[in-house]
Amino acid sequence: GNESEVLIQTETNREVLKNAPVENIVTAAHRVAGRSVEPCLFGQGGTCCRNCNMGPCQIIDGVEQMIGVCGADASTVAARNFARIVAGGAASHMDHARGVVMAFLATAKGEAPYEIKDGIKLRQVAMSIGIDVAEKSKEDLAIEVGEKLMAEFGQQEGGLSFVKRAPKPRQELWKKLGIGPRGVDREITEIMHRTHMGVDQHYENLLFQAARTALADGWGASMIATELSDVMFGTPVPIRSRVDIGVLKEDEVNVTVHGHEPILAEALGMAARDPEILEECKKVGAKGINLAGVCCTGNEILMRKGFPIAGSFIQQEVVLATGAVEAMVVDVQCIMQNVSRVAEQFHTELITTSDKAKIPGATHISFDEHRALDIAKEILKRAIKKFPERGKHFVPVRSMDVVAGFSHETINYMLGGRFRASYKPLNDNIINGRIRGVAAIVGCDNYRVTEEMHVEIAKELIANDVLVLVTGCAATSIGRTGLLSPEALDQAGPGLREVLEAVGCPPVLHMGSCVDNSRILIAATEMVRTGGLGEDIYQLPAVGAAPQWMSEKAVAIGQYFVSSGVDVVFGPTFPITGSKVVSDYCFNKMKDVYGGSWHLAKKPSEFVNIMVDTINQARKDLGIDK
Ligand code: NFS
Repeated sequence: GNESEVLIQTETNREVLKNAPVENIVTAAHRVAGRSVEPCLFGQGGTCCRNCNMGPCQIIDGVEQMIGVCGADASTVAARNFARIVAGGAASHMDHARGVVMAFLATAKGEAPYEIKDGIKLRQVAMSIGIDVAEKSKEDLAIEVGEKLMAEFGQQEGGLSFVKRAPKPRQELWKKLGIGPRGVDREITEIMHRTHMGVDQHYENLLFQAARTALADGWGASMIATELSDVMFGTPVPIRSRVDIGVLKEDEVNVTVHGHEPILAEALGMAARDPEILEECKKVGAKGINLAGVCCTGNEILMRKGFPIAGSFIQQEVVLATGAVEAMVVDVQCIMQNVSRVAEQFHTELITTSDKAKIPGATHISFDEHRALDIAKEILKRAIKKFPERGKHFVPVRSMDVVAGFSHETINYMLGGRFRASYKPLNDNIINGRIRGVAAIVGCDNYRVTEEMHVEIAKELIANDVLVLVTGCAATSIGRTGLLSPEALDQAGPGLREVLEAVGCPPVLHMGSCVDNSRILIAATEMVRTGGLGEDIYQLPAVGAAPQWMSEKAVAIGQYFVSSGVDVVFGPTFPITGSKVVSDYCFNKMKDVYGGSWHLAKKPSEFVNIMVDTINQARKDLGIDK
């Protein structure tokens, strides 16, 4: 394709690329347009198999003779591939969570420079997993909690502690279906085994294991990551900050921290205020360190510390194209290899920090939580050295006010009031119809779609009095347009506005990173427990969507919501559509099995219609349809 066909998302990206000090910066948008052939269709509908060396086999459903060399039909292949997608996504959250627990234990033992910040949440978490809290020091209790949760990664039998937080009928359903997760790592291994050539060849059985693995993520690993990160770094409370590339500063050393694990970012945050580092900044004429996040690392430190977010997934290369970033520090997940090439066009140093994730052309500084502060300082010193080398650059005057920090505890307190913190007011407002229901818009942004889907969907939903919860890059993209600010309340419907105005909430609540989708599970459970909206999650007037999903993690998240009883809308494509049988199962039958199913939509209006219909149907079923 030629340059004129390049569709670059977000006005900020367009402005930066137009004014960038270096010409011909190539980003993912250019690569999409520049593909000389049509994108390879292999695998698109999920019915291509390369799990053994008799193939690869491409199966077109409905063409009778098209089965694999081994005889596998489209449903087997689609279910197997889908299960592996869930495994890839869940494994990412699980390994992230493992890292959090390791840092948590090191902290509790005094071997890492973090602290156990939220002692109250520590006790709540401990009690919720059956640990006696009486007369234990914060540190001893933290060690006990950390060790118990750590053991669940390698556990072979029994259940996961946090799964027991789910509503009772839900737990019973999982038991009846035989999909209660037994251990975190075991479920991943079992998926890889069952999808090997010649093992599980029944799509439904495969999809049950995919569900079990997803549950081990949502009600296991992701929840562990969120809860222990909160205890260690502080449970989020409403906090003001800014998002978009304009948060980069002229007179400070710009360090963008990109990836997912809060451990590294928190250490950089501490080091950025260190007198020694500030002294070094002064020496090169910089006023300080401007730490800004990219992707979910950004959401982690925005939620807990109010650091600004420079960009979402589709902005990671463009952030560097400003020429104003001294260092981009990355750990794991959602890091495009091309950030290395863009960094090379400037003075920017790309620093990889996880031994699990190296990139050619990057400097590797191995991060170890035991020496977190020293390593963070070493990284910042390298960035400071780059500051005098900053050449021509362009920072757009574009950033937007946001209020973030809506943990499920915060929602409790904001909507419930300081002295009677509870979900009752929220439930009451749903029952009386001021709020029609709750919708989560989560997941990535993606070059497949050329419109700002998240924003259009969110606007339409709040106008319909639906309370919108956001996480991940969807939150950042919605934040860029101002909907995460209380001033945006005038775009909400009258009922929603009335409820939120009284407490000063924005119409869209930022609940954190993608692992923080576990907060939504907890909030949903609280709503059930509070009463008036049914006995189980599937009865809630609630729905989820990931309109621009890109990563395997998003699919794992979608599956744990579906298996928890929530209807979930994905698009514009979904990787099982090559099999009619599996499509029917995911889009219809799962509703009978779980009370929620997958849905597929392409345009924002389709998303909105499905989401609003789902909420209205739930209201009808609850008998609160007025
Ligand atoms: Ni979620 Fe977050 Fe963004 Fe998508 Fe990637 S950063 S973990 S996967 S792209 S939302």
